Amino acid sequence: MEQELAALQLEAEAAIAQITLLEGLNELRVKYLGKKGLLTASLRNMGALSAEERPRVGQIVNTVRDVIESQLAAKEEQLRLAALASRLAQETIDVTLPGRTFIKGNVHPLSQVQEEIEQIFLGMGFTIAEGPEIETDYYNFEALNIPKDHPAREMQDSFYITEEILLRTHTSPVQIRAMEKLVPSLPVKLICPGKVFRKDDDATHSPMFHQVEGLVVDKGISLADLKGILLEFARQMFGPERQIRLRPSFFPFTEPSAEVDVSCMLCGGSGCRICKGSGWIEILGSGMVHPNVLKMGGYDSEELTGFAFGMGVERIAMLKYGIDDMRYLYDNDLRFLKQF
Ligand code: 2NM
Repeated sequence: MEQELAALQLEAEAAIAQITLLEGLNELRVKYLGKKGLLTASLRNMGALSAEERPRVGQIVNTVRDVIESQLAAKEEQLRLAALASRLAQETIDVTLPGRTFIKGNVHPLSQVQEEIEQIFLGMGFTIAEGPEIETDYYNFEALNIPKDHPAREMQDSFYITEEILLRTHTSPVQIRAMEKLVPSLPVKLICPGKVFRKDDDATHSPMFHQVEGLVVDKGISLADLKGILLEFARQMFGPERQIRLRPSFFPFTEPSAEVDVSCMLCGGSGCRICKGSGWIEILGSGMVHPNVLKMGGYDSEELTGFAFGMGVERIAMLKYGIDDMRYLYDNDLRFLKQF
């Protein structure tokens, strides 16, 4: 048996010495050391030995295994180094080849504009409030002084989930929620950016669009504060030369209410294609918060006043970049998106 083992060792050593490819090494490992390998087989034959012989032969088996293992490892190292050396000898690197182009994405123009609006108001001391896109009839309409017979409350104009639950049609419900949380602290001075949903779909309306609404409540807030804040916004957004004007309007949640126009950023106010000759472009709606709305938010409508405003992010983006069809903003065509 000892001779058998010595012969096995010599045979294995010779086989390992002849190998020239890494792949062949594994076959040898299986052949000699594997579960069904030759060395394992001789280990099984030890049952035939006497009790005195067994430990000594066992030790020889272990030694033979160690020798084969270390020769396999040495051969493997040798072959790896040889393979690396031959690759290094062959391979040349052409440092004049152009690099692999890395396709870089960019922030969507709507997100860019929304962030820009946010930054302008953050700079004037506003904070940002967020809230659910799925709202109750109470927060979306009732608390905003919107009467039961208002067209937006019709089933065909808003996305209802049940009679009481719908996709918010504006971000104002967030402002009611914010007032409920903040009351009685002052001032309330926040903007609510986010998605809103209306059953509308054509070149100038999308069933989902983005709004930024603002709300300021404090003692002594007046229409002059509203005008000053919105003039500063218009100038930061559309240029330091801009003027604004307020035109009377109506919203259920503000009284009085006003549409805000900005002097045309293309012609400076002399009249052109963009402003349809008027020199002015409508950018947002606004007004003094209706006392009923202040009350719904928990604030004292006898002591306090506030102003609020709301703008469409899509509209601001289209004016800022001269985009003539809102659908470009949703088509995800890279030829369009890469320009921003
Ligand atoms: C607009 C126009 C006018 C508005 C009102 C409120 C709230 F919650 F304070 F009552 N938030 N936003 C508002 C006012 C929105 O969007 C055209």
